[in-house]
Parts: sequence; C-alpha cells; structure tokens
Amino acid sequence: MPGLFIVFEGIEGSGKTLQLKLLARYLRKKGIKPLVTREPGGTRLGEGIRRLLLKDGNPSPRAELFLYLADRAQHVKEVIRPALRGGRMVLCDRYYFSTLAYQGYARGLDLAFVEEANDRAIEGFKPHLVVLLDLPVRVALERIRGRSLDRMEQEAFSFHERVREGFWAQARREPDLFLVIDGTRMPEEVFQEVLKGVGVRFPEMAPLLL
Ligand code: Z5A
Repeated sequence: MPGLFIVFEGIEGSGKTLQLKLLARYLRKKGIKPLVTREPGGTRLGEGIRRLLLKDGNPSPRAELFLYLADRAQHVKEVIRPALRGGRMVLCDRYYFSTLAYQGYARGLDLAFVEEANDRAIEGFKPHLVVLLDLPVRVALERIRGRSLDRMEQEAFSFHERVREGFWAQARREPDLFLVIDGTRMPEEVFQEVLKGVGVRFPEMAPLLL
C-alpha cells in the first residue's frame, strides 16, 4: 500500500530482519516495491555512524544516544520521508522504539529526556505500524551464538532482559501502534502471523496478503 511506514523491532536474534525480508519479498511478488531500510545505517552518513557505534567507537551512554539520533534525523529526512511522499511503502529494521528500549530502559538514561530528544530528531514522525517480534532472551541469544558479536550484542543477559521489557512497556502504552508477535515459532509460522496481523490492521491491504 502506498505511503505506509512499517517498522520491525525486537531484541537481537528475534528474527525481525528475516521477517522484514520475507515481507519485502512477498510484496515484490505481488507487484509492490517497498523501500527496505535500517537503523543505524540507512544513509551514507548513517553507515559511518553505524561503524562508530558498533565497531570502532566506544561512546559514552549520552554520546551513544546522540549518535543514534543523528543517524535517525538524517535517515528520516533523506530516505524515509521522500520515499513516503513518493508513494513508496517503507519497511524499516529498527526505529526510535529501539532507542527507548536500549538507551532508555537498558542503559538507564532518563526516559523523558530520551523521548524528548528523539522527538526533536524526528520531528514527531511516527510509523503506521510496529511489528514487535517477542521471545525470551535465552532463545534469541542462542540463535546468534557463534557469530562474532558487535559491541551491543556483547552486553550482559540482564541488559537484553531490560531491552525486552522496554519494548513491552512501549507496546502496552500504544497497543494500536504495535503488533506483537510470538517469535519463538518456525520462521514460516511467524511470517503467516505477520501477514495476518498486517491484513487486520490495514484491511485495504488484506486482499494482497491472502
Ligand atoms: N540500537 C540501539 O541501541 N539504539 C537504537 O536506537 C537503534 C539500534 C536503532 C543494531 O544492530 C544494534 O543497534 C542493535 C540495537 C542497537 N544492537 N545490537 N546488537 P544490528 O542492526 O547489527 O543487529 P540487530 O538489529 O540486533 O539484528 P540481529 O542481531 O541480526 O537480529 P534480528 O534481526 O532480530 O534477527 P535475524 O537476523 O532475522 O535472525 C537472527 C538469526 O536467527 C539468523 O541466523 C536467523 O536465520 C535465525 N532465525 C530467525 N528467525 C528464526 C526463527 N523463527 N527460528 C529459528 N531461527 C531463526
């Protein structure tokens, strides 16, 4: 559907990237060409910021927050808004819900401050839907065991628990915005739930999702 902005969120290993790709592929087969993008790193500037955040840099919690926000401000202005204005559907891997969950709930920065700063960065630009893939941290981390972990992934188990709770808190606060999906099942089963959920939220899309 033109002009629709859908975000995928979840802890690492939740399967959100896989589900986003499955939805993009499915839509392409139906003749819709969604713009697939991600945070951090959805722009050239953002790619540099991503390297600093996850590989080369060792930012303080506040510096980390502002780097994510700088990435997002550029991403919204350069990629997301123009795509939506041009009638494209946008599928985005993470958005500001991650900032609230990671920098707010998990790192412990003041939530009201994080929210206010984020709002300034995105000028209040919200998505139409957030697909939250939820599953126990233990299961998710098991999935990514063995791959070389970036700076955030190396955080303690309790950090990821707080991230998960941070997503839940946001989903409870805005139930109409969130579609929470059990991410523990097989990828194809999860995908069917994604399709069903998107169809229920956007009935005009339902015929496409059958
Ligand atoms: N971050 C932040 O702190 N603040 C912010 O504002 C933003 C981000 C925007 C970005 O890392 C990091 O930045 C991230 C949050 C932080 N922290 N970390 N780490 P990223 O973009 O490199 O990575 P990620 O977003 O965390 O993605 P991920 O680790 O690759 O996980 P995923 O996208 O949820 O999962 P996946 O790639 O789809 O699947 C992971 C593996 O599980 C893969 O081998 C799949 O084949 C497998 N998988 C997927 N689904 C299933 C099911 N259903 N069953 C079994 N196995 C499955």
